[in-house]
Amino acid sequence: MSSAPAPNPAASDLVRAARGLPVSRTPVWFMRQAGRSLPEYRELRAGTKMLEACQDPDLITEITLQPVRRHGVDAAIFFSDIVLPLVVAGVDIEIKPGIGPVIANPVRSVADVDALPELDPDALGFIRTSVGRLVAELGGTPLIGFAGAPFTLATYLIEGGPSKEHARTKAFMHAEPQAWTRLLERLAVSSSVFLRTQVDAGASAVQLFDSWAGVLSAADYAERVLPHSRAVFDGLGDRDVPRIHFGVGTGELLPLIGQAGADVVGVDWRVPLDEAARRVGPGYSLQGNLDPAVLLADRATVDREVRRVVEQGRAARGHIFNLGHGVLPDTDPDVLTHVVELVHELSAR
Ligand code: 1CP
Repeated sequence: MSSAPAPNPAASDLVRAARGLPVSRTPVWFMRQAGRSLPEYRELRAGTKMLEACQDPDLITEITLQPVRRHGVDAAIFFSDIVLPLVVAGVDIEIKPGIGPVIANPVRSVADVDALPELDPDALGFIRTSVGRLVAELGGTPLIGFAGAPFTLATYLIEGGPSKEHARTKAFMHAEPQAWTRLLERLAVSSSVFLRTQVDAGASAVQLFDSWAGVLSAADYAERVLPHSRAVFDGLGDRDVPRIHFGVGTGELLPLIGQAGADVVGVDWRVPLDEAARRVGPGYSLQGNLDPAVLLADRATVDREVRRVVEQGRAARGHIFNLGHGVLPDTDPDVLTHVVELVHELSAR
């Protein structure tokens, strides 16, 4: 009796596209695919605080699987948050509904940096449990593990919460260069531990979110931020999983952003993928870059824009279709399912 080989996420289109290998069709997933656009998510989350949900293996597993079941996306992204490793270490953070992470005691001095608690890897048992369950459930569909890049995490710690200009962060970076370096080094260690934990438990790819890096000049990014993002990826050692590196508004940083050790550069909607491929240079795949706002438009517009992104993505050595940033909460989930089908149809080899 012959049996089919077990489905292997390491041979999935997502992992292959990330490495620039031929695929059966363009893989697609959505940043923030788990979350408020899904009624089943809102129902499950009702009455549970975000950071409690992020530490409950039953909720983590179910919320991570919901968009995979509903949309047929080519990857799951682990349900958690970039601030979770800090929370587990003991930093006083709350995720406020409709706002985001809010820090009780913002970091404003060298002493504040030194007072930050360290993350004990042994405290991440619930991550290992959740990833193990997910990998068993997902079969051939890869699970993407993720972490926040040191700069983006630093913006929350220094500002005390979400901000637009990140002015305090940039002022601290320039005025307190030693404290800045120490802070980013410490954040790199904690993000690295968080990523390693997910990979060692079975995640098939990782994404480092440097969401707000686009507020920096290329010179400041190269000198004061990039080395710390590189340290996070370096912390993965020789673990053989593709590495995705993403930020918003990074048009000017695209030639640099892969240099942190990425296989895939995530691109927001501002730079077309053929131009992005030119800017990042050879040796990288691209992920992106449909404007999430387009999903709120009529179907003909959605289809036209999806076609454009798929077409322009052919300029890269490999393309993972995604949005240029996260799914907006008002998005009709049926439109997301439609986009998955359309990308697959347009790219079937
Ligand atoms: O499907 C998924 O992507 C879910 C997993 C996930 C991820 C990858 C969540 C759940 N958060 C994140 C990463 C994350 N968290 C990033 C990087 C991605 C991005 O740029 O969007 C950032 C910047 C955060 C910080 C954060 N957490 C924000 C943004 C605040 C700001 O500065 O504008 C918010 C709103 C949160 C809360 C959060 N995280 C995740 C969810 C589903 C929510 C909303 C929870 C709620 O409303 O109760």
